Amino acid sequence: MAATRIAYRTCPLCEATCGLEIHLDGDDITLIRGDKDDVFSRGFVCPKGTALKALEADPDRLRRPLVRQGDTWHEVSWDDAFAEVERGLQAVFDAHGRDAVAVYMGNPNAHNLAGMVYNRVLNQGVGTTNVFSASTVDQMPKHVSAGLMFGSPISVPLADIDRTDYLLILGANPFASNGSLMTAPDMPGRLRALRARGGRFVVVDPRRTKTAEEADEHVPIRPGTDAHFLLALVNVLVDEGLVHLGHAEGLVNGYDEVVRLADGFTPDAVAPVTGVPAETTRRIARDLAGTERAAVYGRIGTCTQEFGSLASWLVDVVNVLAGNLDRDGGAMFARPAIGGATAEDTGKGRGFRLGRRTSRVRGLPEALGELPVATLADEIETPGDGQVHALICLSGNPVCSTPDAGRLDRVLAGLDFMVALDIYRNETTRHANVILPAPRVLAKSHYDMALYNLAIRTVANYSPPAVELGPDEIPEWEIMCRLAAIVAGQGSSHEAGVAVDDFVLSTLVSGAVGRKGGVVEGRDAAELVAELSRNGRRGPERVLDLMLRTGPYGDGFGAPGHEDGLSLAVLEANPHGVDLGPLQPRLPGVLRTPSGRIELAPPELVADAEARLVPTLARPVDGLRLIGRRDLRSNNSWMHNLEVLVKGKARCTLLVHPDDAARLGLADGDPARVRSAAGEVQAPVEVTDTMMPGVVSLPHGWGHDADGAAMETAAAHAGVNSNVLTDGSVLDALSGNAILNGIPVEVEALVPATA
Ligand SMILES: Nc1nc2c(c(=O)[nH]1)N[C@H]1C(S)=C(S)[C@@H](COP(=O)(O)OP(=O)(O)OC[C@H]3O[C@@H](n4cnc5c(=O)[nH]c(N)nc54)[C@H](O)[C@@H]3O)O[C@H]1N2
Ligand SMILES: Nc1nc2c(c(=O)[nH]1)N[C@H]1C(S)=C(S)[C@@H](COP(=O)(O)OP(=O)(O)OC[C@H]3O[C@@H](n4cnc5c(=O)[nH]c(N)nc54)[C@H](O)[C@@H]3O)O[C@H]1N2
Ligand code: SF4
Ligand SMILES: [Mo]
Repeated sequence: MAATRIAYRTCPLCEATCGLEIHLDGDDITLIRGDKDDVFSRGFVCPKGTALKALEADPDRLRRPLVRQGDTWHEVSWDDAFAEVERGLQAVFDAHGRDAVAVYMGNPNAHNLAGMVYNRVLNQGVGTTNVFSASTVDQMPKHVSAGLMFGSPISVPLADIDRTDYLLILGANPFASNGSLMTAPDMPGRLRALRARGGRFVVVDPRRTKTAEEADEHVPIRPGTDAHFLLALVNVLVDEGLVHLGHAEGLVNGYDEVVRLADGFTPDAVAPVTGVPAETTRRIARDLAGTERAAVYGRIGTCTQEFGSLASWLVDVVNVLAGNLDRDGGAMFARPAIGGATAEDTGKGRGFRLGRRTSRVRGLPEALGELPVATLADEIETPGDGQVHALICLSGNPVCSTPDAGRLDRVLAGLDFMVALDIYRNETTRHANVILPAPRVLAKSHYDMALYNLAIRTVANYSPPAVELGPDEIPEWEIMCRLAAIVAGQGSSHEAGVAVDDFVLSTLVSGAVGRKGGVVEGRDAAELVAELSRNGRRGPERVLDLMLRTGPYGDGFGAPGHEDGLSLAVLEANPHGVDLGPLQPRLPGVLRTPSGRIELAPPELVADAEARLVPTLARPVDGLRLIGRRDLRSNNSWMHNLEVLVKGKARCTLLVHPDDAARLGLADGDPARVRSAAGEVQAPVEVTDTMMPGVVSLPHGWGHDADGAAMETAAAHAGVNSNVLTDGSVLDALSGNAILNGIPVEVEALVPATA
């Protein structure tokens, strides 16, 4: 028998960053289980983590570059694939200019070291205004509210779940999602521990989710009305004299404006809109203020809705007013090991600006350098100067994931050229001319550059590749760098990619040695580059090493007093990760507002509230509203090709409350037609009293019956694409984020109910 070896690595699939213990026989996985020595996850693992074994074995996972001619696909060499990309993109640049090429970056980029390091240089090389990502179907409202309040869009306050005694959760289901904008492996265990130490958690959600079932209290709320509810909490805190600012005392601008705005939002006034009884609202406000360590946490349900930026803002307004910002057990700011924009305690900055440019067709504002992905189809379809004719799609499946998906699917078919970096030929990538396959997960290295910004402890964990690249694989950094070389007009060769990699590193090193007061200020850049490149190292590891060593816990390349600090070598010596402890208070140093204070009432948010929210206090509640949901065994749109995850009862069902089912003549298991302003789908009904009356739920990420996709197992469990129903014509105004929850729909039985 061949000897088994064990590799430890961080699971790259969701935000929880669990440590996996992977048993290998040669390059084949024999077993995956949770790494009980992982400093953060302590052995926790979910079914998706262990399904990496099935993912690696999936025969539909792409192994070689594909080029499409008409409807037929050919496997080609890497050099031929890149040459084809160069021809296709250059033709569009020549004929229509830089803006004619759009870029879309999907969710896995946030879990991908190469994506985190090289996306920026690729986008800069394209030089297009048409940059889109999954952020505008996800967390953009939170970046916007954090940016406006605290000065940096990455300053997202994190609920200190391990030390809190009262957690108010709105629009999140961590028992299924394992947490988001809150990196904390084993959310179920952490929430149960909260209760075991005598704390409480309350879930505000239109559906009685697994998380709500485990909670001390479930508060059903009408979709899209969290901002109303949160303003009512503010109203009670003010009215009952419960406001105390804690660590934020003396650091807050705009208090009076928030009080004025909340004035009309009494618990009684909002109750008919939210469906939350006034007494419940009052009690929650009192509990938040009366528990010493309490926190409010909002996620997808509060972001991807009509008032996403307002709800995201008000979550933190309540955190401030109840005295919970920046204290242990409250809502705290991270200081991750790789540093970043708020690593130093400067306490002031240029602040955050939105809408520095607008989209061509609809004039929608930019945020974080991106345009709303909901308008990608407009930019492709609408003729004129600046029309999009080509797409670079990096680890994304917008046909399943973004609003008005039926239309996007149609317009992608009309592009002059598309290249996708992906592991499947799926609903989106089937429209590509060239698909470049990322290597298998185990052949990649890993470090969660993005997610440790959002982690509830300061943790650093690096996973080297566990297996060698296969003969047909090239590293993902090389794929990205060769794409970057192509768009910069430097050719498509391996050498051109290497030159991009060297350029990225030397630019970052120059920045580090030039930074006033930085730990390597004035050092010789060439010497540092040489040090980072020893043993022939290149790719994202060099950049990661640089960031760790010049970060807040780094070794400063041997700078006096930092000798024991972090470097990649230290992480390599600690395969279960390095734990740097719980979050620490960071006010006022973390602030980057020009005033050096917390802007409790940013004018943009107040204006949005006045223009859009206040009028809805008088809006009648009518009709059915559609919301989404997540399942523990799904990962957005792309893990449905693994039998171990999709087997069993069909999951793409329409959940309907028994009262609504009776009224509409819907019976359990029967098909129903769901219609919205954007489109219609048919799905089987599941009657359940976990739904709030008047609200129905369909999960996203399904609809795997597209011609030309090559995912056999997914096709056998196709389901329907819920984003055919979501409407790209209405957005959260400030952030440009899509509204994916609270969609007005009509539901109709397709067969008459028998009972
Ligand atoms: N209605 C509705 N829509 C939603 C949501 C919702 O709640 N409701 N949620 C939204 C959210 S939060 C998000 S983040 C978006 C996600 O939106 P997307 O990122 O566009 O969609 P994903 O399904 O995550 O697609 C990921 C793609 O990356 C590919 N991939 C997987 N692993 C790798 C890899 O290692 N390398 C490469 N190169 N590619 C890889 C997959 O094959 C797939 O094509 O969806 C959004 N859409
Ligand atoms: N298993 C699994 N895990 C995942 C993913 C996955 O697809 N599957 N996706 C990953 C990604 S990309 C993300 S962004 C995270 C998301 O992580 P979560 O935010 O925890 O995602 P959901 O489970 O969709 O929970 C959103 C909840 O909001 C509720 N909701 C809908 N509308 C409203 C509303 O208007 N108000 C309120 N208060 N609630 C509302 C829904 O009923 C739902 O229970 O999960 C990540 N983890
Ligand atoms: S919870 Fe997330 S990170 Fe942990 S094993 Fe599951 S998919 Fe992987
Ligand atoms: Mo997401």
